[in-house]
Amino acid sequence: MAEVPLSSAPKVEVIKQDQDREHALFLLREMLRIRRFEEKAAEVYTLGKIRGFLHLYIGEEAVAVGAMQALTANDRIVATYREHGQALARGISANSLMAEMYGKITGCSHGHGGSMHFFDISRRFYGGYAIVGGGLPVAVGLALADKLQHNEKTITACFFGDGAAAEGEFYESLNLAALWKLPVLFLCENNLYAMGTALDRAFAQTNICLKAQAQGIESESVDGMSILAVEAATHRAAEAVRSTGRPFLLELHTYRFRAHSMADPDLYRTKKEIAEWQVRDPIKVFEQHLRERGLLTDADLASLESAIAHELDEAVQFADSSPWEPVEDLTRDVCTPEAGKS
Ligand SMILES: Cc1ncc(C[n+]2csc(CCOP(=O)(O)OP(=O)(O)O)c2C)c(N)n1
Ligand SMILES: [Mg+2]
Repeated sequence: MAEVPLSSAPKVEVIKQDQDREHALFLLREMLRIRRFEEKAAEVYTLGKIRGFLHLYIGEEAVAVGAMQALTANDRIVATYREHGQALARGISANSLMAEMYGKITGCSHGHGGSMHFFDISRRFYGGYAIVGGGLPVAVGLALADKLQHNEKTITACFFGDGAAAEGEFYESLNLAALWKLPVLFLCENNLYAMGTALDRAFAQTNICLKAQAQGIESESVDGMSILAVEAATHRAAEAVRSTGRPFLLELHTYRFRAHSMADPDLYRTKKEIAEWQVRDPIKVFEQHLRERGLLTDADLASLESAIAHELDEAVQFADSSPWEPVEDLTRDVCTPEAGKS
């Protein structure tokens, strides 16, 4: 296993003030929503209600929730096939996400995309990409459009995995973003594995920040298991992108507690390694942090859990009772060479 560099960010991120309590409980709630949503998705997947691939985000919640706090409603988001967390944290409803995973017409991509292709233009959420590294050029294109249209305060946040840093698209995208001075915030979710391949088995250079620096892009390495560290670092980075109009890269060190996908037997890492990371569970650690400061009680937690359980029961009911797309619409939105000629 690759050695995990800890955050180089200053350790000032503690919630200690009463006025911060509301925000802290919001962060906790958002992480819990993602965790429980993923658990529910796994449950209905095993019932055959969701088909195809399903990649769970459990363990990485602090990244999506922390990063989202630094983005405005105008900013744009591009993510990967492990994007359920980002979509929920961006405010896309659990109903429409669950329905999308079922393939129902009420889903955020009208059931055409499924788990890996969430899309919601009203939230400026531009996917969901199943192709590793596929979102990076899209993010650069969106940022180029913003630059050309003088949308000076808008930035594009591009989430991608460590595996994407092995792709040509990664280098091409970083190069163009640096060369053309484009407002892209690159967010590398470094969970140490690309499917069953450990980072240090595939990369001569495992430090993603150095890869950014080689393109002249500023970067910062962050403890992705700490919601407060992620939130603070993303605020700094987003501010840097907004004020300079240039790209910035955050490398967020995180870990997925579940297998790569529901189809993966997870035989390439030890139980000991997983257990070691579970000690750093972003939700448990944050709960403890709040309890120690008298900002979270058992009753608070029970009330959060109960509201989330209610929301997710409703999402499953919504997906269960939503209609399928009518057969006559199946070829709608499908491009053909003939359609292109007309
Ligand atoms: C271009 C391309 N090559 C290979 C694959 C098969 N594949 C799917 S997920 C994955 C691993 C990607 O790992 P990473 O980018 O670290 O993201 P993570 O799954 O860890 O979140 C691979 C190789 C793919 N989808 N696209
Ligand atoms: Mg990975």
